[in-house]
Amino acid sequence: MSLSSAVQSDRVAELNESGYTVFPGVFSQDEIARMRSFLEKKLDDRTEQMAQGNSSLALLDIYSRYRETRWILYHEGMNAILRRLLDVSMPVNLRAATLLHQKSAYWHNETMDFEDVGYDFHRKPGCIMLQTVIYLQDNVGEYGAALEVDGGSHHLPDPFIPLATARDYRAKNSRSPETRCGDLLIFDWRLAHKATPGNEGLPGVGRKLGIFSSYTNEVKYAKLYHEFLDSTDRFPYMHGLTPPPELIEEAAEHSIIVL
Ligand SMILES: O=C(O)CCC(=O)C(=O)O
Ligand SMILES: [Fe+2]
Repeated sequence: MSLSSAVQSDRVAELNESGYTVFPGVFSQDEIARMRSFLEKKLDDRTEQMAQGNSSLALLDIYSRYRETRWILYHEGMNAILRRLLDVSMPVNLRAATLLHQKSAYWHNETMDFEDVGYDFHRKPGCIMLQTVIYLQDNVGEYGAALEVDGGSHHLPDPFIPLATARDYRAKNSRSPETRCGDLLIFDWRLAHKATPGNEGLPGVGRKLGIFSSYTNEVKYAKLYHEFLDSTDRFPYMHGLTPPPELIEEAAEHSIIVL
């Protein structure tokens, strides 16, 4: 689906002001069904669950590990949006796209761990770091969302530092953006957010699954982030994840930089 440029400008404004936005209907229902059926099988596969960073709740680094998922990374509807938001012709994909089933049900942002050890590039003008989320079920009804966000919190000094205080966070502007199958949720890495429970008890609603992937506008920011990952012992499962050369090449043909 192509969105009119006026609607796109509203989304850009919402992302800047509130720190998140939802692009409706980026993926077809058929595409969402393909993602779910392939990834659920892998998630339930005991051998897959043993791989570095994987469990019965998460599959790490899916584009490197499962070539059957790479079409998602190359999806033109999503990538047109990313080019627009990042204002570059080749968005930079960060290590490592992950399928998640219920995680991080506490307030956090994606920058606190590296800000805590002294990195500040993500607070400087010019740097954009975005999380994309493709939820594989409608999230409406009782909980009304897949994610809860504290709107506008990305503009404030990091409230989670020192990290020991993170669990005491009280959101000031908590909202639950409604997402339906096929929508693309995008939020700023600095935004305070947490997962909401799934609605899987309801008829017709599957287990709560979301594909999380991250992008930045310049290679130098990705390199700084990867340098942090390789140097910290907080996320040992993120060490040494190197995309296969054919993924790097194929992604480049689709105007996506993978490193
Ligand atoms: O599982 C979710 O919906 C949120 C996960 C999340 O925010 C994270 O892993 O950083
Ligand atoms: Fe997060």
